[in-house]
Amino acid sequence: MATSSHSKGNYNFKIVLLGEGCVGKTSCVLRYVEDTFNDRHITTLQASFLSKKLNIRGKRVNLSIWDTAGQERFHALGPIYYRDANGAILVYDITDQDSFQKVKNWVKELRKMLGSDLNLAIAGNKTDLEKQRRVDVQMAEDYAKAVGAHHFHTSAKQNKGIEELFLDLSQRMINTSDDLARASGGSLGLSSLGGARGNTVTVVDDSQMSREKSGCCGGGSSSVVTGLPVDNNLAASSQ
Ligand SMILES: Nc1nc2c(ncn2[C@@H]2O[C@H](COP(=O)(O)OP(=O)(O)OP(=O)(O)O)[C@@H](O)[C@H]2O)c(=O)[nH]1
Ligand SMILES: [Mg+2]
Repeated sequence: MATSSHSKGNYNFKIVLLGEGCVGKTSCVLRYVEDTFNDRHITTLQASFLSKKLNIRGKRVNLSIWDTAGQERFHALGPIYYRDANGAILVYDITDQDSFQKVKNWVKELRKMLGSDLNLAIAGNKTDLEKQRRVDVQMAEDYAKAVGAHHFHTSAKQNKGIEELFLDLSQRMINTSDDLARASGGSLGLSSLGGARGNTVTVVDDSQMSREKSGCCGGGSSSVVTGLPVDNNLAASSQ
């Protein structure tokens, strides 16, 4: 299980977004971090990275958000992005039943690989298309409960539920981190940004990186995008 860097009241968490292609993963992240939305689908290749700083009840929280590619051909890259994660957001499109099945597959894989301590959120996205809904609300919420996840109804387009989704996950990651610190006698040492294993993610200062053109919707961002995380040399993003 991943732990987080937790020093001087700062929390550094890694969040990974997973889900089928075109469900709106990139849109959710861009809405949250930049408050932008693009009607066009620009397929994410490999993954993209953005960061966000929060202040939750006086605690400073740095989120490293990895937005992965949904296309099946990139599935095998999943572990590169989800290992060491403190939280995962599994996104489906409420108008696409298959995309919910994909969420279930990811949950199975994550629980198998990372155990039960990973904080999970499931987002039923595109709620502005309620009339075309194909995924039953009760079934989705019951499933989330059964696997220990929190379920959210989101619309990246209309900016509904996005803030709540990330805030709730952040609060749960804080609780998990605090529990771990208590369990280790309050001596949780400085670990890598976002993970205990400490060998997966390179986060370079924003100013050194540029957005990968094909990586996500929208433009004009100071945030960063990259392909594969490479080594254990970590530096906090300045976003
Ligand atoms: N109506 C509606 N469309 C949305 C919403 N969120 C995303 N979309 C659209 O859905 C399409 C796919 O969005 P993306 O965010 O690129 O999807 P993705 O999951 O990142 O796709 P991949 O990168 O290929 O895995 C785009 O055309 C978006 O404009 C939403 O809340 N409502
Ligand atoms: Mg994408």
